[in-house]
Amino acid sequence: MKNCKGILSALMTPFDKNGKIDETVLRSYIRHNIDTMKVDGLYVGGSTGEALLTSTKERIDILEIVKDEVKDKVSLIAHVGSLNIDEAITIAQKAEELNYDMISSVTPYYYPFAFENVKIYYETILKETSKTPFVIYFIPFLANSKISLDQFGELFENERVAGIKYTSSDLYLLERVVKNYPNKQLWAGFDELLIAYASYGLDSGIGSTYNIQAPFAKKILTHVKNKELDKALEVQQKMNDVIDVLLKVGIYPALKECLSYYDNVGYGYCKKPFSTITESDKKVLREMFDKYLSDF
Ligand code: MN9
Repeated sequence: MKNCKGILSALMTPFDKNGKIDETVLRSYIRHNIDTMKVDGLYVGGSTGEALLTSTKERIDILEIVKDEVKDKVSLIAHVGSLNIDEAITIAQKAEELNYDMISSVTPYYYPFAFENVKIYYETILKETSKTPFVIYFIPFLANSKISLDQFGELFENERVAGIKYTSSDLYLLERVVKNYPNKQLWAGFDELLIAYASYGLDSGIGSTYNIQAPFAKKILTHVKNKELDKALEVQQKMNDVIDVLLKVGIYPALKECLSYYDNVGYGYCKKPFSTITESDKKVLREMFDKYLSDF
């Protein structure tokens, strides 16, 4: 069982034009992340993987393909979250059977759930699995979740909860969690804030843009650790120039377009209703790629 530290890519799911998973391209994404980006691990089936747009069977197929391609080369976290708790349990049990290093779930979303409901959701998934460490996926801007410091403490009472994938710009709460729960692991969730998370002591991050710029992220972690903040900031600024363009174009289609610029990586589409890339956006992405990323 690996500790899942370092830089993990939130793995993308390539679809063909009809919205079916393209296994060949998926395998090329995985190898690209391991061989070229040199990531420490993959977060599979999260927001970036468009998992909430796919069927239970497709989510399980992805977990199987990823495990088959990765074997034990890097650490693997399976995101199992779903508003349908039975689906979340089915996927979590499958991930455990496949020996994923950790399982993770977003807080229950869409309905304005109280903390009590969030707790029931996580406790149920934990009870229905037996051994795999668990990562809370905290992303309040999409999932509308509010969890306080004390409430994180309550969730941490279950020893299987390893920590939080923290995708929030509330750095005050982040610092309090780090200070109060030193035994829990935190993963930086916003790539554009990596330097800030790292200066609060985080040594790990999970992000979508690491599919194309993990070497930058690794440099930031190293510079902050060595107290070279000016150097870290220089790299973060490059990373954010890249992120600006990705966000303007539409992050997931833009990332898939950029991935296709690598020789050994195939072309993946996003699932509807995500859109395809226009010719003028392709030009903007190519320019950005040549300026910042073509050396990796
Ligand atoms: O996995 C990603 N979150 C989402 C984390 O896509 C919702 C991030 O890596 C962001 O895509 C990235 C850009 O905002 O930080």
